[in-house]
Amino acid sequence: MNIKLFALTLAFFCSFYWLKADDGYRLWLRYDKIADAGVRENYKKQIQFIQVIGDSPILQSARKELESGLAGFLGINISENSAENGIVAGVAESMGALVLPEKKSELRSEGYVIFNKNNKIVVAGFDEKGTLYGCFHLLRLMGQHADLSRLDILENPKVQIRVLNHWDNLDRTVERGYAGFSIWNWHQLPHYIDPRYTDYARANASIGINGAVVTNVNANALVFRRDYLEKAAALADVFRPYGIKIYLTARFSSPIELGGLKTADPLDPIVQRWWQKKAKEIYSLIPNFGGFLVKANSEGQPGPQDYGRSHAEGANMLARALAPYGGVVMWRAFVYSHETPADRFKQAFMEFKPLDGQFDDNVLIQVKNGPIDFQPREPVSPLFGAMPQTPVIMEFQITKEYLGQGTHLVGLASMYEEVLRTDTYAKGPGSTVAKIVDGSLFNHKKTGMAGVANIGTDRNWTGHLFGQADWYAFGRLAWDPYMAASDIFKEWTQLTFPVSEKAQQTIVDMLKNSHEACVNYMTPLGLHHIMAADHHYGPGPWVDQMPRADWTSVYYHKADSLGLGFDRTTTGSDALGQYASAFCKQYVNQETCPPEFLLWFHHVPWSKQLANGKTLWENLCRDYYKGIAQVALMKKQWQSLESEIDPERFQSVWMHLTIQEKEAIWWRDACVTYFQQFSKMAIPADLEQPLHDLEYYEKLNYPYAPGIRPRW
Ligand code: GCW
Repeated sequence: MNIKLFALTLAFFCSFYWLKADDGYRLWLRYDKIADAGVRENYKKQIQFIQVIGDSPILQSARKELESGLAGFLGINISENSAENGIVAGVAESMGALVLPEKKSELRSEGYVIFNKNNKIVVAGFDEKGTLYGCFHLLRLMGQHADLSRLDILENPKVQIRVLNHWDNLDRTVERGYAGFSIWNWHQLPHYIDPRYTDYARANASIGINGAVVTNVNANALVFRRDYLEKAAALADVFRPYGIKIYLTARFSSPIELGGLKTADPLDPIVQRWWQKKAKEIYSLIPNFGGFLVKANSEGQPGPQDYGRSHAEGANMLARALAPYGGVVMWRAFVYSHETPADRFKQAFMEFKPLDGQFDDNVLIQVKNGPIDFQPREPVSPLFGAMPQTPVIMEFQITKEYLGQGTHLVGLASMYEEVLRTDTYAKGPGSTVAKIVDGSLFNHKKTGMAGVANIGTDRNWTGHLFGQADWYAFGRLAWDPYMAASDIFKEWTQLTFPVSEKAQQTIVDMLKNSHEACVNYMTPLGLHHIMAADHHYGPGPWVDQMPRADWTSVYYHKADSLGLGFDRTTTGSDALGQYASAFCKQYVNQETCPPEFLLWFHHVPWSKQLANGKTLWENLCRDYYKGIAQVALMKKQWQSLESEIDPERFQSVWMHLTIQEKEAIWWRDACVTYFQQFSKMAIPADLEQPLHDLEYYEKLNYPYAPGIRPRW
């Protein structure tokens, strides 16, 4: 081969490698060679061998991860040898004198300690899963270039079930998914095992996620057919060595659709037997099956109420089928009905609160963070704190149905943090949502946090590269709901972008400000549910014709000549009355209600002066415009990083930021123009005027929006 050809070939392969290396596939588990030679040499001295005591599948995963992580970080292969300095990992009980009894006694299920002892870095888990999590923690520290010479770490997960909810359909479409198709290839399972399944499991284990519901809550009974169960079992086999249990969504009418029965009445013994047999079959294929997630009598899904039975009767019937095997039922409280005239905000509470105390021990009630539906900002659901006798678990949305979908950069950790830190006053001051979720407030052993996944077949998993930060944040907060969003942003940034500290700080700042920016340009001051119908993409405050009133925007914003917002005090729907009185007090008065929740609870006159002395209308305008300025700043900040970030990831984020800015302006102009017809007040003169009139925005038609069949 002549030299020129050789050089060309080399260049081709190098560029291919470069592209591959930076397409975002590796998420936060990049394990690139540490560029700082000082840090690298130090680590090399400290780690000359890796010893993992034990050989079970989970411990093998731990060993493999340590080996590949260290090979990457240090550029050399390290395994078991007789050097003096190195890593020893294992289950504490099997490590003899290396782990003192006082350390062991602090460990709980899935927990671990990491410390230095006799030239060694010791990772000791309470159990195998704990050991695996400890190894990932150590690798995380190395990715952050931390000092490994004075380690004294104790971690026990604060929440027991840390689970992703995939809204993945069996035809591989994903409901509210913005990152391609479902990663579960049902056609080729169980024989073809996509390597992505293992990487999925690794990524989840690295942030402590220990469960995956692989099917949509709008469920299909087919998944319980034998061949599908075998496919699910193949996934379970891939997940198991990473400590992840598989769960399935249970369509309540499965006994009819699949079993050919005439009814799915939970009190009918034949129906009960059908579920018992099904559970037995599932456990014969998947011995560590986690259980069922159920959406019942909600948005057209079948449920116990079809037979005049309660949610408790339905949930308990399924729970009893799973109980002999240790499975659980996660029963969703996302219910509202058009037969009930009450404010939709109130319906889940009205339905579930009276059932407190009626659920079996292995039922957990899964509640969305807010009372309506994953809006950019919601007050916490009044169900948190209202069911002391029932384990209530959190459902967050990681996919961004209402937060810019696949094109906006919105660091959700800030929103999760805001929710978890909210004081419900359910048992007096300090009754935060985090304390309900971790079981400490009402003394529950069964605890959980679910996140609606944002994962798809896109090469970088989440479509928008920064969507990875939301997946990461969910896992970290499910492990420890008290973590600060800013720490999570920092961790993720350090692991995902090994650039200069200054550049990392810029990325952290972008993430920190992004949620507020989105709230400002979409739904400031407590506006909610004013997006376009069906696909929920883009603004649609004018939406007034839908099969149900509470799917329209006008139902929620209630704009009229007098003012804006939904009165949920005693003069209105009195939804506030569902909260503890100390909670209520903060919101009940227009004068003292925090501005970010004002229109959630009050119908406020357009010209009313808010605490800052400006009218409601002016505040509304200024917030919308502020949102645009915040996005423009994010763009500028990202641009300043161009020289430090690999071109592929830089460009990808840049293009999305460009779309975000355009769409933020669209949101602002459409909403301000719409509300102006009611306020009849001028947009402050110092602000740029909207580009088009209202008719233009109302007529926009975009059949390519994700989540709908293109039509005129
Ligand atoms: O927000 C609504 C979504 C539906 C979803 C439903 C739910 C899975 O628009 O797509 O269905 O919530 O959470 O059940």
